[in-house]
This record gives sequence, C-alpha cells and structure tokens, in this order.
Amino acid sequence: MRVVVLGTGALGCVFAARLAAQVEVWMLGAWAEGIAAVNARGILLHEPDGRLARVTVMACSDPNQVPAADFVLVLVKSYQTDRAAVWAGRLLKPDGLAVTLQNGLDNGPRLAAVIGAERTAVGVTYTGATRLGPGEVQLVAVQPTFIGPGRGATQLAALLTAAGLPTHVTDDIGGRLWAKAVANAAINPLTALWRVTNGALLASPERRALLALLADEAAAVARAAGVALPFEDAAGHVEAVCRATAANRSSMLQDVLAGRPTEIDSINGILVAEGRRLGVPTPFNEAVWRLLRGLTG
Ligand code: KPL
Repeated sequence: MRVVVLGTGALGCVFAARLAAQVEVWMLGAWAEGIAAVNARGILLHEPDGRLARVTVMACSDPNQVPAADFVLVLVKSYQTDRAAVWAGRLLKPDGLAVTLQNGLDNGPRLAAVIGAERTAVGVTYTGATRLGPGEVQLVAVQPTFIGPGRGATQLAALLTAAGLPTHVTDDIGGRLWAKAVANAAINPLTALWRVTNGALLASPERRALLALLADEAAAVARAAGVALPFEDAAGHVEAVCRATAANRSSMLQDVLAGRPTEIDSINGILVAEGRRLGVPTPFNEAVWRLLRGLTG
C-alpha cells in the first residue's frame, strides 16, 4: 500500500508522518527547501504532548519519480490545486483514490475535472498544525477528519484512524465541507488580520461579534445553496472550532506572517460570489476578502 501526500506544508507533514508507521509514504511538492529537509533528516513532528518524532519518508518534486499510488492526499494550498490535479493524474493507480483535505469549496470539482469523479473524494479536516520550518511541524490539535464516499474511502479512513487521526466516512460530505467553510470564513481572515491565535478570537465581545457576523453570512449562503448544515447555530459552531484549536495559528495567519499568498479567494471570495449568485448579502465577508487582498498586494 502506497500513499502519496501532495504538499509539504504543516498538514502535509502531519499526515505523512503519522501514516508512515502504517504504509509506504511519499511526499511530492514544489517547495525545494521542504523537500530537501525531509530527505536530509526526515519530518520533524512535534506532538501536542511535547514529544518529538523524526519520521523518514521519501520526498521529491518530480511526479515522474514517484511510484504509482493507491491513495493520494491533496494538501497543497487551494491556489495550487490545478497543478496538484495534474500530479495526481500522473501517479494515481487506475483504481486509486485522491482525497482533497484542503480548505476551500471548489477543490473537489477541480481535481475531478483532471482525474475523473470516480477517482476523487472530498474530505475535510479540522486538525490544526503550525509549520515551524522546512519539514518541521508542530501538531497543535488532532481533530476529526471526514471523507466522502469513494472507492477505498473506508480503507483510507481506517488507516488514518489507526495512525491517530480519527477519520469518518460520511454520505453528507457536502454539509461537512460547507461547515468547515463557515469556520474558515470566520476564523482565518480575522486571525490573519489581528495576528492572534484561534482561541484568542473568543477573548472579547467585539471579536466574537465579528466572528458571528461572518459565520452567519456564510451559513446563509450555504442554506440558500440548499446545503443542510450539521448545526443550527453557525456562531456556536465556529466558537467550538476556536476552542478545539485554541493554540493554533490559522493557516491564513501563518501565510500572512510568512509573506505567502493566502487562500482568501477560495474561502471568503467564493462565498461572496455564491452570495451574489443566490441573492444573499455578504458585506462582512466581502470586507475581509478585500482587506486580505489589500494586505498581500
Ligand atoms: O482549517 C483551519 C485553518 O487554519 O486553515 C482551522 C480548522 C481553522 C485550524 O486552524
């Protein structure tokens, strides 16, 4: 059994390192320093309890050097999905399954357009991790992962669960994906703008009020799109994610601090566009989308 993880960022390192005890794992990415560090000394995984694991996996930047994969986990940034889809197409076995565990609402269709819907599954993970350097990651909070139906999805979920990353196969991946999008729409831009951890968003009534406004707008768009969200209270859902990942720096905050592009278009940008299409006003999501766009130029 061979799993290829696309992406060498924080979650790519966590999933690769945890799976390596069970199966052969390869990492494929475009970040030269990340690849070099993993090949030189393995992944350095700082566990939430303070233990440090050094895990050997193969890493490279050329999809032609990676042997055929039973499973591909897509953990690149959402603006890199199209390239990742081409990679997945090259290295996935004909009966293999690629699972997107990325932030954003449109990764599944983009992947399926290249590799076929029958080899694509959409997934969602709430696990939080912080990139410390090339190939080095702090796992902050192990949280549930969900995978939609797909050939081998049950087997992959069992592998991930055995690796200490509890994973559930669900028929309602659409609802789960939008639930995560609601959380990302509220948490990611605010943590990136205020430069605070997820938990610190709950520190004052002003922060909580804006968190709720963003969450409520995102949930209204989801409901107008016909999605049955797995909660009634969007703000309550987002606050629960903040508490569960309290010590984490959101991926968008990490991107802003490192001077990298952010996923704002795939998170709040898509919500604003969907809102327009469906006649749902999203002024707060539009404001944070523009603020983040302005921040990174
Ligand atoms: O998905 C995340 C992210 O940072 O992108 C959460 C769940 C908010 C964890 O930080």
